[in-house]
Amino acid sequence: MPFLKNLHLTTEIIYRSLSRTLAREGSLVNREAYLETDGSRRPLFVKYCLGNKPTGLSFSRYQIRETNHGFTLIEMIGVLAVIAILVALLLPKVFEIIAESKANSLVAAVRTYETAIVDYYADIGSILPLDVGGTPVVEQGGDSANPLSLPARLTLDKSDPLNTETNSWVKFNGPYLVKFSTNSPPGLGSAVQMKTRTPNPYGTATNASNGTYDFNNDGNSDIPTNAYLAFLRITDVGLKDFERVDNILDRGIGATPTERQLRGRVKYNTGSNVMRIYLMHK
Ligand SMILES: [Ca+2]
Ligand SMILES: [Ca+2]
Repeated sequence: MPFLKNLHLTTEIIYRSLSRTLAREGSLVNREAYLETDGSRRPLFVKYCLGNKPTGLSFSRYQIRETNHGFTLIEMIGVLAVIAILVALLLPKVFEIIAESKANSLVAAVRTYETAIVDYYADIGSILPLDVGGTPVVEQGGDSANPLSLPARLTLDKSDPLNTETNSWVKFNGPYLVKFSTNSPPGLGSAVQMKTRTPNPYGTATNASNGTYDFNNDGNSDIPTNAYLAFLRITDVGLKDFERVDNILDRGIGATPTERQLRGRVKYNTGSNVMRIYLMHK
């Protein structure tokens, strides 16, 4: 704390003042004296000041204050306040970048799944998983833990004992996909299934959970009645996360939030937080 400040004093008073401080506190350690002359402020070290009176100098003002060569509490509070403001400003942006990155991971995985199914179709002539006897069959569970599901078949090696070498198994040339785990969805959600099914009849109005996908943005399904359908079902997806994925895969499809949830290849059920993504039909 300054004990004298901004006073017009002579050099003698400065020294008396410093001497009193020394007598009272026993030390001038951690104190500095400042001289202010013609508007500029220059530090005058106490040690030098006491031992060598600069009698030739004239001072207009001076002050002595405590210093500790670290941050004062006020300075620390100021620094912390600035850090807090920066964190508050940057944190939402950081979260948004992370969320965007997760949405992009899912979209990248979707592209990989599409390629795998196309390759599988090229060999087998169907997008349905093969049963034990080598016949393509609809399997609606889509859980990778079930060896009869499409994702389990896509990741199966052709030398695996599950390949019975009968019928379409002869044409099987897996693995078509390196990895698919229902319990570890890529990027978003708590679980992912790759399901196959027969779609609703062509032109059926789309809703959040039926076997319809509206690609031309008129509200009705564009999947042929006699086709088979492969799609992803991802659980526990937040509305914002759906919107990020939809904005990548369905940009421009749907004029309202509800239309965006029902149209295009990405559909969302706001009641159950389930997102469905079309992969392929044949
Ligand atoms: Ca349509
Ligand atoms: Ca959509």
